[in-house]
Amino acid sequence: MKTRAAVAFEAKQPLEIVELDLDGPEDGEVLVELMATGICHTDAYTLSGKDPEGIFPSVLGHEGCGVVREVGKGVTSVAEGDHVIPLYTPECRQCAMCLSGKTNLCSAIRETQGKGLMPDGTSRFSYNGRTIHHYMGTSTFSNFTVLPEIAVAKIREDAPFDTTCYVGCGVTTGVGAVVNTADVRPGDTVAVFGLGGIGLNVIQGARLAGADTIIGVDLNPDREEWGRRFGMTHFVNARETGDVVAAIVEMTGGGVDYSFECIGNTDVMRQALECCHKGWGTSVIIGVAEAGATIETRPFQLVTGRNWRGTAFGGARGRTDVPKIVDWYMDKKIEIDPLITHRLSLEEINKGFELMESGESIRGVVIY
Ligand code: NAD
Ligand code: DAO
Ligand code: ZN
Repeated sequence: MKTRAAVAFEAKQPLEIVELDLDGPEDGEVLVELMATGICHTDAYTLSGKDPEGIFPSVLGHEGCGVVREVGKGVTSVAEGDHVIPLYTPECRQCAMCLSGKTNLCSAIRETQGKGLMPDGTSRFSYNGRTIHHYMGTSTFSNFTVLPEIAVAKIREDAPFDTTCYVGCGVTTGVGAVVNTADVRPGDTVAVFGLGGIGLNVIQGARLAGADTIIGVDLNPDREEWGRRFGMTHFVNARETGDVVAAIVEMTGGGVDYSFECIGNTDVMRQALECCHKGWGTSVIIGVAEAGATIETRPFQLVTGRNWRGTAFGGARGRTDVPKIVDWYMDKKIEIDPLITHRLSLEEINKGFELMESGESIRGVVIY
């Protein structure tokens, strides 16, 4: 079949809207019609050419929501007509990682996914006979995409596509980091570094978990209003505050129970660790720093009981946890609508990248 898609033919070039050929689903795969997709920093990072694992030409996009239109042989967990969210972190429930019960990093299709291919080692996308690669196993910048069954989460049908797509990455990453990775408890104190599309979701996750004090840190003063809107109780303007760590330790009488780095800046990662309370404070790294970057602290920070952790996709097991997060949204326990600041057509997708990079949008969403 044919599908309209925004293709990254080369790094550092705008995406091109073209009609691709798309092969149907093989055994264990499903064809999904995307209804909406968010634009995230990770897409921009890959397009920038800085991602050493970036493959071109490819169809980027990993934050989508749509409807199953066809299923391949052997597919049992979803059917035609089901509403689904593609998962860049699949959940096979059979590999050693899934069975460990200790991680959401399923390894079932990791190798081929990283090469921009489906599990059988081929691509379903082509253009004038030339192979176009998949991206993060999702490729949501195409109106139709093919996914392994283990890489789709079936969700309720009354969830609107244009907002629920954000659960495919940003919402789950932020809220999940709080409830899965950190396990914040009522009364805890929390610091969130970087109040963008991820950090604001950490804030609302902390509010949901019952945190008492939620401190937001950002260089951009406009983000204070956004943070307060989602449950932040105190704001630290990092540009105006000489020693951010000392300020947070002072505000909390010794440091926070949990901190979250939502920027990808290794200097801020150190601040996030060092503002944690001696003896038990835990810092969770969410931001993705450039390839090759390293983090530093004095080992004594860990000897004296601080913990340094990281999380991918909020520690969420996709097929199990993503439908629950959609329920929390539909039950108004978390909010998504105000965070979708821009809606665009596929033809306007490059403008969506510009809005994100200028800091004008929290989340831009393409509606098919
Ligand atoms: P964003 O650009 O929307 O937000 C970043 C915020 O940090 C901005 O408000 C900016 O003003 C602020 N900031 C920048 N430098 C700062 C500094 N030195 N001190 C304080 N604030 C500063 O980004 P986002 O979409 O929220 O993504 C954040 C990070 O999370 C990115 O690195 C992204 O790649 C990563 N991410 C990780 C996962 C995961 O699973 N771990 C998933 C999605 C995104
Ligand atoms: O299993 O080894 C692995 C890698 C899993 C990839 C996890 C993705 C990390 C988060 C990247 C940002 C996503 C938008
Ligand atoms: Zn698995």
